[in-house]
Amino acid sequence: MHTVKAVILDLDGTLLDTESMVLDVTRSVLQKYGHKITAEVQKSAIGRKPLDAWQATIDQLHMQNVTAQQLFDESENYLKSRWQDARLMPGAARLLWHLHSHGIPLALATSTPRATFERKMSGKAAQALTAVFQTTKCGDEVEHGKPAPDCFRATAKKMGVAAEECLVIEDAPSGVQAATAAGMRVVVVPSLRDLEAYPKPDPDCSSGCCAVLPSLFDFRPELYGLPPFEDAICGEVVPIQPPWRIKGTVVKGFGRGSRELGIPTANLDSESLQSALAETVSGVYCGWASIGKSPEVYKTAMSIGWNPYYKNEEKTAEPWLLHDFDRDFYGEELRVLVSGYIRPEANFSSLEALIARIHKDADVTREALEYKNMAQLKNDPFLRAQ
Ligand code: ADP
Ligand code: RBF
Ligand code: MG
Repeated sequence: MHTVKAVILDLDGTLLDTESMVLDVTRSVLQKYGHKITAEVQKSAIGRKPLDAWQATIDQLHMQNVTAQQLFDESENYLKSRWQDARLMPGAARLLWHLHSHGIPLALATSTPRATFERKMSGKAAQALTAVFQTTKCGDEVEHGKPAPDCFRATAKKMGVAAEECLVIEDAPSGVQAATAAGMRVVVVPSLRDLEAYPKPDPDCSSGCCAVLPSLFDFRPELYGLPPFEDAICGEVVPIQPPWRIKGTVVKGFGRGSRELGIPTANLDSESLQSALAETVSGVYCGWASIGKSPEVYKTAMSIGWNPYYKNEEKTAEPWLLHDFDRDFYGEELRVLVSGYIRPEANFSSLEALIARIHKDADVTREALEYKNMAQLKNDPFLRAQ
């Protein structure tokens, strides 16, 4: 296998969380026409040039008396003012700066038109990324958009590397198709929860799709001949810099944390969770937490996601404060400073295995938070009672 000489990344949904904004706006535009977004619509639209995405939506829903251009204008009118608020996807900044500082050539190949691209990159979060890319190719600069291979081919050509020497990182099925059609290897960090929409990965990359990862935190550069990350704490916790600051109200869950697992988790209200993190963010994390008016700060292990063991329909964020309380804190304000990523959410063959793994997460949390940079965060003003 050829060593990777350049990494080409997709923007929306891979590096920038614009997908939740687009989903929001698509929902309200479709509602005006009496339609609802479906998984099929999402699958066919995601990752494509905006006009192609709307045309696919019209076709999927058999919409009449409206054109892709009309729908695009309506949505763009609203989105224009919001692009600069887009957050980075978890692990995006870490990955890019790591590869860039090791001299690996990086490029962006996006379906976004150049004008929109400039808006997206002018935001506070995205701005920091512009310096790392050798070149950027936009949707209106190639003849055929993804799933056609044009944008990846043009990017490789401009960088002076062969297709076999490129590794693509993508979130959308159409982008994966485009990359493999260009003869490149691709690592997928899905934006869609339905993994059926993606090709099955094979570790020797013979199909082109090398891995489907829960998040960019799980990317292992050394598998592709790239320099490994060296920032893990205790060998397994990925530092999150800057840490995520999540504030919300403790709400009732299914009550099985204490009852079934002996592990109480203070569930955050879903609105606070939605506004704090991208829809696709899940996994097990560590950090510091504080409650209500109390000045105490506690080490905390937190699960974010759909609890595959219980197959939850709604996403939850559930911190387990590593302290014995003789009370509950429903209705109180909970502040969590998330400073490390431990692992992806997993399914387990038994309740005992789930419990054992969560206890190990707690041990990892206790140890990792003793480390200098992590320990200091305990004094972050965000955690102070207001
Ligand atoms: P639910 O499903 O309602 O979240 P749990 O069985 O998970 O119920 O219990 C969680 C509740 O227990 C929290 O909302 C909180 O009020 C209380 N609690 C007590 N000790 C802890 C702790 N160490 N960590 C998290 N929550 C705790
Ligand atoms: N649930 C899962 O289904 N898979 C997991 O990998 C998982 N990891 C967890 C890690 C931690 C640190 C905590 C506190 C919980 C985790 N849970 C996981 C969630 C558990 O299923 C949940 O707390 C119970 O469903 C009670 O709400
Ligand atoms: Mg709970």
